[in-house]
Amino acid sequence: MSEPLQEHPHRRWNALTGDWILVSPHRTQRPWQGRREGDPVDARPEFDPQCYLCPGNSRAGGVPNPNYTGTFVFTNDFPALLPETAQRDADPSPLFRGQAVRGTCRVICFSPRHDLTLPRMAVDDIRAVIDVWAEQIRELGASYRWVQVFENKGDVMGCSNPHPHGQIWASDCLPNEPAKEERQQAAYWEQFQTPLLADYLQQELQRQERIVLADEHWVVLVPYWATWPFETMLLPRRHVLRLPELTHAERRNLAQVLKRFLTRYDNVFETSFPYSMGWHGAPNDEGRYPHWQLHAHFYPPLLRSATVKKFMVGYEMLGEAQRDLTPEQAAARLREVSELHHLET
Ligand code: H2U
Ligand code: ZN
Repeated sequence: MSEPLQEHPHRRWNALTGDWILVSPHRTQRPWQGRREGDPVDARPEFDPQCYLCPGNSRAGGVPNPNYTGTFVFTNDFPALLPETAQRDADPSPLFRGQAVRGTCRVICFSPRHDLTLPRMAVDDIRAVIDVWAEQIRELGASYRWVQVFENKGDVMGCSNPHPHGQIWASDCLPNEPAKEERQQAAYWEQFQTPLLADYLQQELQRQERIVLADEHWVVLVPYWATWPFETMLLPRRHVLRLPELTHAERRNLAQVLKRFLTRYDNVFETSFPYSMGWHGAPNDEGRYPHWQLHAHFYPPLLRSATVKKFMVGYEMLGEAQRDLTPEQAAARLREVSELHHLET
């Protein structure tokens, strides 16, 4: 890596969104200044009678959950999107544009066990979650243009319940983030006739500066343009447009890779690492999307310890995102920690 990028303030361009980010490596000459503090020992029970996601318990509104033994999907009792909405009358002013939107929201329980998280689940059980993600995208993708599968993990991310779960929001519109990725990938394809992320992955594999972990089918890396301190991207090596297209072998390895790399996350600060993660694949309409490549983003907020998080405030809100720790330092840190979970040693 060239010295100016490791020592001097500079900006990096996010090829996937078109945004810029300010990097200030001179503010952390040493990659590691923070102290580590472990969680108080996590004493969550396997079953919590108060939890609205545990098997057999009632949710808000009184609907009981079945006594599920694997994964469990239900329609969100407080959905942000609805399948039927009134058409809006167009406002004649160009400054007050609006748009009707149709959609639906679901919740996925990853496990009946209240006390587990993905990295602490068995590989076969993580594989079951992957299969549910794929089925849900296939099913909802038949009616909705965009199906956003995501997980919000940890109180700091505003997650309301520690029971391992994720969400799916499907909509007939393309939300902002995928819309930016669509624009950038389409423009790159237009210019080079190859998928942007396929080229990007090849170059990252050659440079070997930001790779966290890789196997036969998958690569986890800290993107060159990462904004969150330990942000990562997970990509298949093969050109895959959407998650349901993954082969058995790719799904099996994905389960292993998720366990390995989420364990590394937990080991960085010896805490259950909070994050928002989600999958991006080609939109589900009739359009042609050869320029798309399936990938997952992980956005963890922690910066220096289990309690010190990065705030996207001030200059970030009014100027642009900024980071001190370089993506290369973050990747090195993630490579350095063990793949054996700290609670299991
Ligand atoms: P978080 O992952 O951000 O904590 O959200 C959990 C979701 O669960 C949230 O969208 C839903 C909330 O609307 N929920 C139900 O659908 N039923 C309930 O009984 C409580 C929470
Ligand atoms: Zn529970």
